[in-house]
Amino acid sequence: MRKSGRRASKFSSVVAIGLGLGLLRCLTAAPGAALAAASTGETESRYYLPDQRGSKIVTVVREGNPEAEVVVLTQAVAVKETGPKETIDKYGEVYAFSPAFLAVHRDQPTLVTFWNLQSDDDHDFALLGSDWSVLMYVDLPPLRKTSYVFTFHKEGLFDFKCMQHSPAMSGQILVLPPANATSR
Ligand SMILES: [Cu+2]
Repeated sequence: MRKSGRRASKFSSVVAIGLGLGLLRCLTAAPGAALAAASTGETESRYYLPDQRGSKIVTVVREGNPEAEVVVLTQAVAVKETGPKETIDKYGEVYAFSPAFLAVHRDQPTLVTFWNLQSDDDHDFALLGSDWSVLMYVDLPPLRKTSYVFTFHKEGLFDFKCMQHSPAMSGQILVLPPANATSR
């Protein structure tokens, strides 16, 4: 459901940019629909999954048939609600991914579910390629579980971070050889 919504919103933002406000004005015959399309277009257009080039390194889908599963929590380390105040004065609010280090096997679809534990903080997930390019960038909304099935096609170490709470909120994914190869 979200997948088609995402696609629709991407389409609507392209239309909105291409044709300008004139089109949106034409759509005001159905003001609710036009407003919804415009607002989701704005909020979701900055997020994306790996493109064609990135998909050679990792394929990411919302749903699939995972062979492994990992849960990653967003942990509040030092926040304004609970302090310590001195820590926040020095570092600002500090969050962390927990765990911050994941190991997956190449070619093994792995379901990663992010639990945003905070009620009033958005987090995000940016996966970096070896050249520091951002392969994917997705939103992790407050008090929500967000799942993706990752299938890495290259072995190695990949960094990830929450852009909003970087550098503290970051981690690494180690992609090991295929599961059947390591058991030999
Ligand atoms: Cu964050």
